[in-house]
Amino acid sequence: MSLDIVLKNAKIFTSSGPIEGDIGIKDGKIVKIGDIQEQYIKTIDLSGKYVIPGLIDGHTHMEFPFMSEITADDFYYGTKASIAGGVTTIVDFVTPSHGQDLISAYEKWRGNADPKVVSDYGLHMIIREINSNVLEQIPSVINKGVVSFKLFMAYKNELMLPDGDLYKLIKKISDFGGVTGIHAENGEIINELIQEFLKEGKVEPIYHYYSRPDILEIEATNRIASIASLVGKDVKMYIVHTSTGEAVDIISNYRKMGYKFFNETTPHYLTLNTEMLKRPDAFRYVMSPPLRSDEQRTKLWYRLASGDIFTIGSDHCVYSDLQKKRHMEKVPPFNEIPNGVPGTETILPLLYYFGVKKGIISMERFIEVTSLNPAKLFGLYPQKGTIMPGSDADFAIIDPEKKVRISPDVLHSNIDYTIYDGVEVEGWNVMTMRRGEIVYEEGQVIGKKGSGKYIPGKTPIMM
Ligand code: DUC
Ligand code: ZN
Ligand code: ZN
Ligand code: ZN
Repeated sequence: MSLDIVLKNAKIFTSSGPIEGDIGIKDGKIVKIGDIQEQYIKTIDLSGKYVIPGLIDGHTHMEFPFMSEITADDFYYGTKASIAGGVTTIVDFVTPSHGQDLISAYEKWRGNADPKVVSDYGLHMIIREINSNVLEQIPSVINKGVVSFKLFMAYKNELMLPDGDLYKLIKKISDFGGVTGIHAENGEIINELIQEFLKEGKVEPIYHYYSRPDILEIEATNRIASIASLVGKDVKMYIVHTSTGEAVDIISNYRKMGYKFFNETTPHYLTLNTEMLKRPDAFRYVMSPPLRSDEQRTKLWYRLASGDIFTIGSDHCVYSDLQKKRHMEKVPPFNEIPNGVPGTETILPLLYYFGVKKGIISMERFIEVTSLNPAKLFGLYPQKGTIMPGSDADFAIIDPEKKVRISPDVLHSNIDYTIYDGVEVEGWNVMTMRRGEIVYEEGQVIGKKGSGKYIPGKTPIMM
């Protein structure tokens, strides 16, 4: 057998430790790891570099219609940013409009994504209401490879579901082997707090934080864990973008009792704090749940290191300054600022530098939460999320010594700011390979628009 490409002299890292040797690639797949004697067409010398599995960003919102705006990153810009950040697969949220059936929403998302994606991608399904035949459609959605769902306990009048509907949906999704993702914040109380602040004329971005206190995430996490536990031990559930240590602990305790409940967090909760909501450009930092205290940040790092946090997703949900300001001169009241921040391109450098280089998490844990675990959770494993023969040749190649000062100039999103402006990191993705093809090198995304593929999810694996 003659190989297409051999990656030579790199340090290869996997979730179970480093491996010695070269990687042989044929037809986009890894065929051999070790001492390679076979003939090959091309060799790439990666001395001094680290090869890790391509990241899986299991939480993006490209072309997302939300809070009267559609996110600025479409599937082309958004996945260009992913690819530049070493993310070879995203899992994006199909968002049906009011009254739309789930299958036509799925088809719309495929139609949006297929001609534009540079990375590979999978899909989750948001369910915002139980209209006529949503419950009956769940098995067909799963048959399309959409095996994970997202339900909201917040965003009253937009996405929030009452407890009865949450119960019914978790039960149905679970009957068909799907995973339920939950946005856990108490939307009723948030709505009350927002009205109280607005009445008092308190409209600045910092009131976004005061209207969504830690306890409302903790309460909602407790409530949904209780509801899901009632459905039974087969329920597979994960709490998305967890921002408090206490919410992680609730879920870990259920896991100790045998439940398949997990947490995701995002790099922004690990690296930024509430002070950002006092800056002149505070409107850029409005996302939900809100940025929290340094005490919570520290709690999250500890729980990431211990394995209590299962995955990292970016919640990439980008709005331009104009959109954040709702096309007005002045910053609108905090509750009218579209919620969301960029993030898919900076998962790797932030987690590698502030986590691995600073000695807080191991390289193995970094890989586990950024590729192996999301692949398992979203039914993409072993095609994705690991370096072994038979898997797709998806790699992020890190120069561990490369120093970069983060600015919009080094990033690829369709906006002209970053929430990490001026942050200095050491360790940067310098090459991305997707199914054996170099799609990013020397700061340039060279992967073609539409060259990414839809990867249908299979049965989720949760230990
Ligand atoms: N939170 C955000 O900040 N943006 C998108 C949706 C969400 O839950
Ligand atoms: Zn509706
Ligand atoms: Zn959410
Ligand atoms: Zn989200």
